[in-house]
Amino acid sequence: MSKRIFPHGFVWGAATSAYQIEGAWDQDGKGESIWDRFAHTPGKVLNGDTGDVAADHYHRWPEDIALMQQIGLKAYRFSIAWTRILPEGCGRVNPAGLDFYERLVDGLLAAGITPYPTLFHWDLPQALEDEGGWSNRKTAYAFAEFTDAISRRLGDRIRDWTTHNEVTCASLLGYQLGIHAPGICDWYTALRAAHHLLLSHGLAVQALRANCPKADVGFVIDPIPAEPASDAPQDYAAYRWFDGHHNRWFLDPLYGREYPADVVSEHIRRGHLPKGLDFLQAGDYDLISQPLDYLGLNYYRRGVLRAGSEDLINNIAPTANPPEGFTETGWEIYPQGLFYLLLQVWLTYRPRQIYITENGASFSDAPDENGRVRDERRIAYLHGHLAAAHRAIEAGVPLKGYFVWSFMDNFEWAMGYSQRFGLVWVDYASGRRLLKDSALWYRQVIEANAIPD
Ligand code: GCO
Repeated sequence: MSKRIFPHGFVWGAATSAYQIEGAWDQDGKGESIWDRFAHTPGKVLNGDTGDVAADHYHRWPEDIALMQQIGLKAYRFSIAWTRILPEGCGRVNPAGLDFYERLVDGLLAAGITPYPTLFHWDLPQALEDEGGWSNRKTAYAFAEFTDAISRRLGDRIRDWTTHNEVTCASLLGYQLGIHAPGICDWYTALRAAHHLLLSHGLAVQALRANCPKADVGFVIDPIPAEPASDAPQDYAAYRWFDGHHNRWFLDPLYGREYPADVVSEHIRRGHLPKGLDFLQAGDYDLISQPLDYLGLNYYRRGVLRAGSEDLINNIAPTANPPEGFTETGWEIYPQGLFYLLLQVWLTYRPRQIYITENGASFSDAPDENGRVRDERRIAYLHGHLAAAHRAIEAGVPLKGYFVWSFMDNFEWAMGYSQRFGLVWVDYASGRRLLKDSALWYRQVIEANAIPD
């Protein structure tokens, strides 16, 4: 059987995030987060689902590490709940929260799995939101305090740190579209939030460099590779605007450029910046663009833009039936987009190293009577995207690793438990876990350091 071999030392992993899997939302001194508040507000999440219990990973983590070992994962990407460490967002530290992540990290290391923690995966302390959340500059300094507390405790055993996951979603879905916590719908607030998220990244990089001089520090983002639906000038304008406000707005300042001038003008023209970039202070660009060790890219789909659809993050699929169909989230399956994204980001920004920090698909295949989950569509999805990643490596992209989203089924934000992305099936009523066929397939890939042709 011929196969495509990955570079020696390629990092094979899987990812999760705290609110999506942990549960124990109010235990051991944890404070309330904006996702606790949002999910507890009727009408915000499908079926009224919440992360109160989720996959109960907070209690079942030893079992979960054992499952990771069975899959043969080399690395595990997870996030740290800020409200477990600093229940009010700043000030008082909760030792029980630090202890939890210390046990988890020690467990991973003992199992030979490299921890890749992410410091912010959207669960902002509600106490900070009460003072404006990310739209308040003070939140960026609180994030540095949180980063300092956790990296002092774990910096001796963690090398790979990610500051943020998808600041684009945290700002635009949370503060502009309002479909994620905190559920605000205002462009100016969202752009302030975006700026303070980027600034907080810079402050966190400083804290990590101070506490862990040997760390590899990165940033995870989800640029959507975009293209105009036709060669009509209106579709091209829609594409430029989408690529501008969704992709370049975040990556340009991260890599030492300013906010893109065409997007600033367009935001002003649309009335999104009534006071211009009044939140931008001297020195901010330097803080935001400190050298990074890696960039993490999350990829799920491309954007095909036509006039009139450009503001709707959820309305960017091609109109025609796409050849590979859709996943159950309704997102087009388009592996080639991962190749384009890797090439485009690498050629434009030249990150030193890149990881695919998330890629995966929602398919709800359930266990049969023998407890087997035959999720062939997920296997095909992963295979197609890994083949695209492999082509990018051959083209010269410094791709260091790949993390499946997700290690296990979990709470899919506003879609609640209606979507299953896991390699591991979770029965939410009992907490029981089962390896899906995709997990067994992934184990073979990891063992071979290769995908079959
Ligand atoms: C994301 C996320 C995950 C989602 C996944 C599927 O960053 O959007 O990191 O939390 O569950 O992307 O939508």
